[in-house]
Amino acid sequence: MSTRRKFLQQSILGTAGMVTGAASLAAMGDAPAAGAIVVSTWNMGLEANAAAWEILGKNGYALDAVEAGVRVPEADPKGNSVGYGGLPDRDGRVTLDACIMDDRYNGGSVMCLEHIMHPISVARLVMEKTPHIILVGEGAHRFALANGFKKENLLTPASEKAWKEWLKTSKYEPVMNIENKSYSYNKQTDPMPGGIDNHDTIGMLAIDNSGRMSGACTTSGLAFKMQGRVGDSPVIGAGLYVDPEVGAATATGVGEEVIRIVGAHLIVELMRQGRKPEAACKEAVERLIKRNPTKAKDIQVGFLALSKTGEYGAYALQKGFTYAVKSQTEEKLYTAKSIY
Ligand code: SD4
Repeated sequence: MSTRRKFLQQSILGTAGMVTGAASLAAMGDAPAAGAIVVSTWNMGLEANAAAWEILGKNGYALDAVEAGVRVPEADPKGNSVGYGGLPDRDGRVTLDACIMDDRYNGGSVMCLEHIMHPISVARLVMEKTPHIILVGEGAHRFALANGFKKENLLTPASEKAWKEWLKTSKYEPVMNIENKSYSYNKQTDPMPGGIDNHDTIGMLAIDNSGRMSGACTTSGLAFKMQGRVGDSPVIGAGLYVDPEVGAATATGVGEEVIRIVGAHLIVELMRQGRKPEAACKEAVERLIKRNPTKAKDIQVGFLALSKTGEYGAYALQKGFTYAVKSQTEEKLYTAKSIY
């Protein structure tokens, strides 16, 4: 599964707070990375990890790294489940969810944010500039504008076309799992229900060379969701959790199921009890099945975890969940084990 260096086994809390933010990054110099690691969900994680490594590799702060990393898919119009180009809701509105956590149990989150390309950066500002943890909808939008973010149209012609296609056959009413019947879903070619493109929330977890751990998670949510629907991704504890004493976890897939078991927090607690990251992820997946075995067969959920010592692991309900790892010793895309 994974490797890690001894020195990171020192108390993460012991080093927390020594350095924060980009200003300190320059002061730290350009020494090569020794113990840093970043892991993230799906194939797009490779590119995102490379951006994160620009910071981690220069002894930068894990929080800066995860923010920079997930900004890559957020700005990519080809990815249709994150940020720009994300598939819209049933009304044709692209609504974004994101959250971020640092190495001191601080978190920031935005939910149902429209017209802002980088929800993760807004989430970070919620964490750093407000006394709150979550801002939603119009309030999040106004907060973003007040902090210099530009209002942009995030619905690309390709996403609009996909939405119009979907409208032809779909009724405007809440239908359980309708989000999983992606316009592109083809049982013959897609490895999992929902189609490969309907499941590409990016969750990223990192440890820097000072042993500080951070995480970020950002998505446009399930395609063609009801207006106002929020999944697990911006829910701290469900889509993402970082506990510097133990490790971190993130989730992708059908968010309702992840929220029901508070997936990321559950995995961190299982690691606290001694499970390895993969075993903790597997146990969380099994809990989904136990709760509703019939439903679990038809949906995808994938979990990814990183221990404070840098061990990583993942597990999914269905085949096809990939995750990317970057450290000084490896740069690789893995396919997670799955139950089905
Ligand atoms: C959600 N978990 O909104 C997200 C969707 C997702 O990969 O992960 N897609 O429920």
